[in-house]
Amino acid sequence: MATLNENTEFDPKNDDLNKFKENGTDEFLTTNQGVRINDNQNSLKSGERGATLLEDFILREKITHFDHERIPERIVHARGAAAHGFFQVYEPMAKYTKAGFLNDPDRRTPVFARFSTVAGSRGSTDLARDVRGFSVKFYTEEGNYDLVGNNMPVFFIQDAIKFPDLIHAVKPEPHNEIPQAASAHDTFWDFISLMPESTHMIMWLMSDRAIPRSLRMMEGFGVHTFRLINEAGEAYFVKFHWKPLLGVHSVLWDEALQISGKDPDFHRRDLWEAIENGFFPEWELGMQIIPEADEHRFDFDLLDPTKLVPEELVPVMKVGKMTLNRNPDNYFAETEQVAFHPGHLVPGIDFTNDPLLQGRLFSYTDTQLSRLGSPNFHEIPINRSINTVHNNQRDGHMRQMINKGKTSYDPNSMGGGCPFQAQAAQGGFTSYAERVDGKKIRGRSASFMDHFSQAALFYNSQSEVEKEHIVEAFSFELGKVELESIRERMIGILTEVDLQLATQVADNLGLEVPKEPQHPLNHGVPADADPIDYQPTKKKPNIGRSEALSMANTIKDSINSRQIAILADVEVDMDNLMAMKTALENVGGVCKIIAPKLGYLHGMSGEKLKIDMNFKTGASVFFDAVYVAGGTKNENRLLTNPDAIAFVNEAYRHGKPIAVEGDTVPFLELTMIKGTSTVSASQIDHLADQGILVLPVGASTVGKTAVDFILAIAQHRFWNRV
Ligand code: HDD
Repeated sequence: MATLNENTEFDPKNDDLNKFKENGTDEFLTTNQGVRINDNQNSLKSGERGATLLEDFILREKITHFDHERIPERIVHARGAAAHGFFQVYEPMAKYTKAGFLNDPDRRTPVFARFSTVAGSRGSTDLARDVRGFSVKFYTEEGNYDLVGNNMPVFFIQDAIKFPDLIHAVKPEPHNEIPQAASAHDTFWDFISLMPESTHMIMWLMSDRAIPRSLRMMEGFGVHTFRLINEAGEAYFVKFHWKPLLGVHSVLWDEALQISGKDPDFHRRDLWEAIENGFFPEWELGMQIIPEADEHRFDFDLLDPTKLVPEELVPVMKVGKMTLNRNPDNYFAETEQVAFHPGHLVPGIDFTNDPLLQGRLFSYTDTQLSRLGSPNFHEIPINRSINTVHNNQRDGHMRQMINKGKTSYDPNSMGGGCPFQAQAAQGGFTSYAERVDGKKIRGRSASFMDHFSQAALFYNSQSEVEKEHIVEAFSFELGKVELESIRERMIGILTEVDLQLATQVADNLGLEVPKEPQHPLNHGVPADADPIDYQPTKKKPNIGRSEALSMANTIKDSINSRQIAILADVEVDMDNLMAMKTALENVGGVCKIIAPKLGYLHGMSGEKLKIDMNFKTGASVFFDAVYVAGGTKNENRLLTNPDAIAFVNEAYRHGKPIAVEGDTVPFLELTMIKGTSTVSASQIDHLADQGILVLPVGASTVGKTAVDFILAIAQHRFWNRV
């Protein structure tokens, strides 16, 4: 495990930020003009009970600043959490790109990564069913490069002109501003049911990917196809991926609902605490690289952002690693004011003509102007490039830079022609000379019209449990829709994905499913167009199943930073408890003691152990696994504690690994865990298959049970419980 500040001394961005940091320790309180304040408790009045005087510049300054503390929240992705870190490439990528940060394995490029939900306001819950934003700002020596992606590899729409419609549909309905941070309402599903192009993305949104266990356990995707350009000017298409070293894991919808009430900050707290405790989150940067010559090799269009490139067709090459190792010092200054932009490029990376990407290139600067209030937002410390900035742009609100000299135009002779343009060989950015020929039209390519093949590919690639969760998600979301015609249209769309899926959802909604797939009408058609040209088509996909799309196949080799609840009351068998706790902590588990009230647990030989949470503050939904401590008095007290029984039942229902000491069997008989009363060897094995481990009564060591428990926690969940 690395130490907290291990890498900060090599971090040029942190050096830059340090110049702006303030710390009031051992300092006098001052006004913004630097005048020391003598009384911060009372305003200036005419007499002890008199009116307040306008003259009170200290009062006025303080209140005025307070009145203007808020800025508009992001129009989308308002709620987020971020951290600093660094990126390092494994091997030079010179064959594909000249980007400096992708060519020098010795270079640690500072990064700032922000994760977000999309629909909710700044104060909304972390656990909404939603896409998660995954934005990374690389402070490279050649300028800032932003990879502004999501935790899903495709998007709802194919053209940026539809983005305001999509967001208006998903945001709270305008007449009553209900519901907050939720897609389960009429306007969203009205829009989606009329836009068949969103079908693939909707499958992802209704999957467990939309309710991650942790921001540290999500994949990230650049979504669009981008270009890499090498020194010789040759181009390759590229899809960017972030692969978390902890694997991809989710919570259940029932957990998400509970966490939203019990700890709406669950994800940002998890990220913060992991970094504070030295569990630095890591992702490998992956690339799917496609030669230009292969542009038309696929049964979909590489420019269509509703399609992914199956990993079976183009493997993901792991090219480097991002490590987040430092929390921000100030949420507003850093996480709120950071401004990402998919158009922040460095030489060696370029765009494609994906019409969604092209529209984004306009939107991101524009939105910062109203959000951050000035074209000088690049001067805010978190947004500054570590490469020095020289140009002839001047003035504007809140300008920080003091540009010297008389010339602010180019060409000039009076300033010696400075600052100079850079040749490509000197690092000047040159756009890829793509040949573009065509009539000016508003329209959509016929190669974009297959809206269902990859939706079906995604669904067919899921495990049975994942499929069940998708059915439940559709049933919940559409169950919240009030207009039956919207539900019916959605069932029609689902018939195109999978008839059984459509049937199950329809059944839950009390609707009939059409016998044959029902071709939904595409209502997103221009006024003068022939609707035939816009109707969805369905091709036979290149492959029928992609293992990479199922979370069942994710990495399950670590319990690093996993949260384990140890349930206990009063007097415990401290030897076993400590042995289990130590075994878990040695491999990165984080144990919390939960008991009916705070204070200390007592061992039978007088040992003491601090209790971390009581049953009012600690809930099973915060944890990945549960250990029930043994000891006669402990067990007797747990027997009569409904909170303890509910805790274990909930963990059981949510498929979480549970380890118990054999002498807590009478307690367990009150829970949903059955069959522990005569713990024969075969029963122990049967329970172990379901992630329930029993430490035999009188065992002198926790040895094998601890090992099995650790393996079970690494599995994340057990779905085979009846
Ligand atoms: Fe966007 C923010 C990701 C399409 C317009 N977007 C934003 C953020 C992420 C994404 C992660 C939060 C950045 C942060 O943390 O500050 N957006 C995406 C992805 C898209 C996408 C992966 C499709 C592939 N976005 C998209 C379109 C448009 C926008 C088509 C407009 C035409 N997005 C914005 C924005 C935001 C934004 C309004 C709001 C706050 C901001 O930019 O800085 O400009």
